Formats: sequence, structure tokens, C-alpha cells
Amino acid sequence: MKGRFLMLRVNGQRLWDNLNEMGRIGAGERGRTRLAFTDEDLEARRLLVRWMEELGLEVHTDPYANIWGLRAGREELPPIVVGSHIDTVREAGMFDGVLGVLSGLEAVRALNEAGVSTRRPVAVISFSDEEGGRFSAGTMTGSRLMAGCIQLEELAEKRDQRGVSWLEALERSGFTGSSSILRPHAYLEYHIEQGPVLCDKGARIGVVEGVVNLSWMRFTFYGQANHAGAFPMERRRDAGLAASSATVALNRLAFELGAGTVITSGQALQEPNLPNIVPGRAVLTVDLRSFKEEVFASGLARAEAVVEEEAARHGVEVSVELLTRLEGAVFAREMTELVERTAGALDLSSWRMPSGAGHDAQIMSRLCPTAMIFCPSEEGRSHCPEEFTSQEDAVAGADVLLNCLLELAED
Ligand code: HGY
Ligand code: MN
Ligand code: MN
Repeated sequence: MKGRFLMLRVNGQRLWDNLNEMGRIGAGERGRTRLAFTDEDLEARRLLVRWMEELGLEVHTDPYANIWGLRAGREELPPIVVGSHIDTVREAGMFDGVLGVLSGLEAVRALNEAGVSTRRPVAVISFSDEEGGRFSAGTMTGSRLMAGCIQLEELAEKRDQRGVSWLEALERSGFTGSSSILRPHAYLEYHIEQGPVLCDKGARIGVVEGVVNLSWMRFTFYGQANHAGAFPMERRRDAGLAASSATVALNRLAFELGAGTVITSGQALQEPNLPNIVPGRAVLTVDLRSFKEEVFASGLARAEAVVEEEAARHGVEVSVELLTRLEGAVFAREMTELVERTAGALDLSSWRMPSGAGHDAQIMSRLCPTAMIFCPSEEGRSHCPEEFTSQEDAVAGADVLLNCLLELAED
């Protein structure tokens, strides 16, 4: 490490215990669910604030309910920020996002217990609504608001399936605050990989070089509801069939586009949604991601064309709404080198790779030098109850985070 021989370690058992405690919030038959600003998300936020206060951190929230705990530095300077998110998808594992926030807290505990002061303040942050699933407002909403990529007003009409808007849920949360927007000197995010690369390569640490371009589109199909028994096949305008054939065509398109492009129709609704009615309406969300900007742009256009073709083939009208379009990020060389060097100093094998998952880091990299640290996801599974990372791997990545932080905080 640059002129530094102090290598600290986190308290791995305490990190693991806290992960499990947070993981019990919103737990159900399959995994846990803490969609943004739901009671379960608010309960997790309250636990996080309690832990921050017990650590003696100065707790802040901004107008977007982003929460951070600040540890003073020797000098009043822009802080080093470490963090991620604690909201989850539905039926989630217990590591996505949470590992990064709780490892940030654990890094602060390690500094406190070692009696180490840092030149710069350190902030541990949890961003609002990183997953985006509840309101289909797109992902990384809290960090995009903090970075000024979107305005609060744009979220007024984003509503969940019960008609509650993002703004209403934010105001009801009780976590909006007046702290001025955080302007980091540098940002570090530690996260599970959520794919199979590190397991395939047998590496302990992922040195993340950048994050994928990401988009969400919502297609609405307008056909004709009819009697499932009496209405002849050849005269139907079946919206559900059009949506299903669009899903198949989009899957084919992902392979044609190549360059690591992925297309997922994760959410499909058809109405009136009863066994004996030909669906008159259908809604399909399409998550399209690609690493190469030009493939991403052409993929978006081709996806729309493919869906329109399938709708026409079934005599169905279709409209499209772009829910979110997020350019990817490439992290600063000096930051990826810091992660790689730190992993090496801790005798941890590492592998340079991009992230196919979106992260707040791709937003924060627009504000300051940013790095991400990955640990392996067993069998590459995530966004499901089966998501798992061993305690040993989870702790190893937290040690890398702690020592990267230590070096940056003396910058
Ligand atoms: O969708 C994503 O990539 C992230 O999990 N929000
Ligand atoms: Mn995440
Ligand atoms: Mn996620």
C-alpha cells in the first residue's frame, strides 16, 4: 500500500450477525422483501440509524431520504463515502446492497476500535430506492436524485400498483431531511457480484472496472377481450399472445445483439386475467442492458421494432414508455488499481471485470472518483432467496473496503 503498513481487519462475526439481523426484516416464506418506503424498508432504516447512532456517527438524511452517518476527520474536508442500499427486490437474498452498507459500518467500528483517526471525514450511506421495482421509476433513484440526474418532480407520477406515488411514499417515510447534499471526495461500494464470474474464475475479489448501460421499457398491448370458448381463433386479437410472442422475439434479439447484451421481460400482466377471457390488454416490462454504448442504443431501437412487429402479427396495438435509461460507467484507473493493490496486500486473488448489475456507484462516478469491490455470489445467484455468499468471502471483501477507505481517507 502507498507508504502504509497498517492493515486493519473488520470483526467478521459481528458483520455476519448484523447481516442476519437485517436479513430478518421483511422475511417471509421465500427470502425477504423490503420494497422502497414500505413498512419493512422503514423498519430496516430505523435499525440502520440505531446502529449509526450507537457508533457515534452524526446521522444525516437529505430531501430524498438518503441516509448517511458521518465520522469526523481530523480536517473539515469532503468525505470519503462508502455505502450502497438496504431496500430489496421481492423475495430477495440478504446480501444485495446490505453487505455494502453494513461493511461500511463495520469499517468505521474497526477504525474506532483501533483508535485510528483519518484526515478526511468518512460517511456511510444507504441510498433510497436503489431497486426501483415498486414504482417502476427506474433503479438507483435516491443516488440519481442526489447527483441531480433526475428531479423530484419527475417522480410525482410514478405510482405503485396501489396508486401510491413515489413522492407520497417519500413524505410518509419520515426520513426526509434537510441535510445539504453530500459531495464526496471519493466513493467506494462493496457489493456481491450477483453473477457467476468470480466463482468460475476462482477469484476472491472482483475489481470492478465499470457498470453496464441499463434501460427499462414498459410495453402496453391493446387487443380485444372475447369469450375463450365461443370466439374463433383466426379472428382473435389476443393481447396476451402478442406479449408472450414479443418476449420470445426479444430473447432471440439479445443473442443476435451479442456483446454481453441481456434482455429480460421480468414483469408481465394481462387483463382481465381470468381463465375464460381472451386477454384484451397486456403489459410487459423489458429490462435491456449492454456494455457497448452503440450496441445498447441500437438494441433499444431494435427491441421496440421487434415488439411492434409481434403486436402487428397478432392484430394488436402497442405503446411503449421508456421508464429509465442509465448510461454505464467506467471507473477511474487509480481507483481500480487501489482495489487491486489492496486485495493483493491482503493476499486475496482478484479478477478485473465489469458489472452486469446496476449500482449506485455508476451514478456516484459522475460526482467523484469511484470504485466497486465484488465478492463471489455462490452459483452466481442473486435477486432470489438462494442468493448466498460465505461468511469468509463476505468478510474478505469488507477487509478490502476497510483498507481502501483507510488509504483514501488520508488523501
Ligand atoms: O437492477 C439492478 O441491476 C440492481 O439490482 N438495481
Ligand atoms: Mn444492489
Ligand atoms: Mn439488486
